[in-house]
Amino acid sequence: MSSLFDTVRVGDLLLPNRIVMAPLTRNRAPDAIPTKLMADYYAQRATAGLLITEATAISHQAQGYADVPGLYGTEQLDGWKQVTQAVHDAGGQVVVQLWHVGRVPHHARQPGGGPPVAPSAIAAKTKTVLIRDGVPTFVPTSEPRALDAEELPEIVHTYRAAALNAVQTAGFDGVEIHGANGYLLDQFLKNGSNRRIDDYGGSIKNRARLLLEATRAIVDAIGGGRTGIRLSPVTPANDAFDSNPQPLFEYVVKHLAKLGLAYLHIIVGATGGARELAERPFDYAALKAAYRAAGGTGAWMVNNGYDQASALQALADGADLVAFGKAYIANPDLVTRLATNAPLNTPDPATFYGGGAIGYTDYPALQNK
Ligand code: 8OZ
Repeated sequence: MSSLFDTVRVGDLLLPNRIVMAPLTRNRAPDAIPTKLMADYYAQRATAGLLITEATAISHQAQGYADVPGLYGTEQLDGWKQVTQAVHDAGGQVVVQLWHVGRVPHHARQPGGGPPVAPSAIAAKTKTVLIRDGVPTFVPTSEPRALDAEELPEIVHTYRAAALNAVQTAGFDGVEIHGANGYLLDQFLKNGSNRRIDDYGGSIKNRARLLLEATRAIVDAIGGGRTGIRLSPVTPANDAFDSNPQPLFEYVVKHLAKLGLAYLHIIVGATGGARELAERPFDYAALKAAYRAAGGTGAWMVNNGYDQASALQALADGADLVAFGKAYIANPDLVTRLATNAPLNTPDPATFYGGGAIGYTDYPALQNK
């Protein structure tokens, strides 16, 4: 039987255990530049089998929120170098989550203050964060404009360039494509946000096209063995909705199966909420079976509020990896705590987004207590 503490091969990487630090937005990168404090934070968590960074914008247009990091300029790449170096020095491995928020930003965060971009000109019924007078403030997202089909190759190219920069320049062990939570790629997938009538809208094949093109471009650039992808078939996050997600996501994973990805990272249910949603049923076992039947060999990672017991159950049900989010905010030594059945520190939501070391690098590890 699998335990959380097996060594496991994930694409090109050999992980010391099945415990993954989930991507966690923390808004501590002014000007999108990763800091020494962020290096400390990630290095503290380096005993995870794999660290996935917080979502990281692949371009200025891809930015949605205050003080989230980027991956597009020299300063950002240099900032990340100190993070990857610190994680490697501490014996860990880290991939960066590649992010384009699409329709989620306020226009004040966009290049030239223009509208955010989206598959269709439909505003997301959600909020984003601006810093006003130094205070993070939730504001409605702005009305987006629909991307022209001619703009899409540039976006695909930007994903590819970011992946190359991540691995070749910033020193990451790989990348995770953010295909979840109602951001750009998920907006294209789902018919609640995609009403296009060109090759990128309408049929499942068309709605999946941008995600698959971006993934192929990244795999061509850095190899499938260093590439993972995160999907959230039924999350309502950021107003995501599809009227028939089962065939949509089975189509997506069947086509991902051909690309030799390191892993598929599945958010089960509502991001940060319930794993089972009566109003949005979904058969995850069928999704995994579709991926395997199409020849997919990547590790199957699950996420969303797992504890030790439910994580072990997920492994027994066939998952290969379990990603922990909130638990990793408050427990830098989560691996040791799970191994020894130690109690967990409780995260403080007041310090999740923005701020400094408090609620970030000051959660105690067991040996320091
Ligand atoms: C919380 C706040 C802002 C962004 C996601 C990147 O939901 C995020 C995110 C989470 O994937």
